[in-house]
Amino acid sequence: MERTFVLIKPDGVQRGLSGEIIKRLEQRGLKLIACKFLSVSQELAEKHYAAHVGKPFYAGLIKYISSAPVMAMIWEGPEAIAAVRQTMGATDPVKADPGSIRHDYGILISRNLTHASDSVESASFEINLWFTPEEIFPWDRCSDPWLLGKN
Ligand code: 3AN
Repeated sequence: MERTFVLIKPDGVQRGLSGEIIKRLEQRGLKLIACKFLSVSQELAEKHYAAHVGKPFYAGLIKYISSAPVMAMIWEGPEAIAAVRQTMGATDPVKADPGSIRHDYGILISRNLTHASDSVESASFEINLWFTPEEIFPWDRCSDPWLLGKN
């Protein structure tokens, strides 16, 4: 089973879309195993976006992500990394498929509502950056056989 890190960014929280975003991931069959609401420090923002240092949008990205509280989560499921990114849609909302969160609720790349890990390596790095092991709660879900059963 794969784990992935998901962030509802300040615009998603401020626009009251946290519930909608969580609902879509739950309905997909993904399982929430960690969740916290927090303000992002400059230090955490810089570590999270280290791969973007030097890009023209970097300073604005750091300011945006630390401008208001975010919801940080870990979701688990088969191919969770790909499944979550598919549900989020392309980085640029105008290029995102209809039905995806960024298509349905976004219009600008600089306010694209969510972040989701893009590889096994980044998921592992981001989960360790944002959560301690004590904050992660794997659990048995009564609907697991109906969502995840194999024939
Ligand atoms: P994703 O979040 O879909 O993996 P990345 O990792 O390429 O996308 O970009 C990280 C974040 O940087 C995006 N979520 C977006 O908020 C911001 N970003 C990326 N490209 C641009 C851009 N050209 N202008 C403004 N912000 C950008």
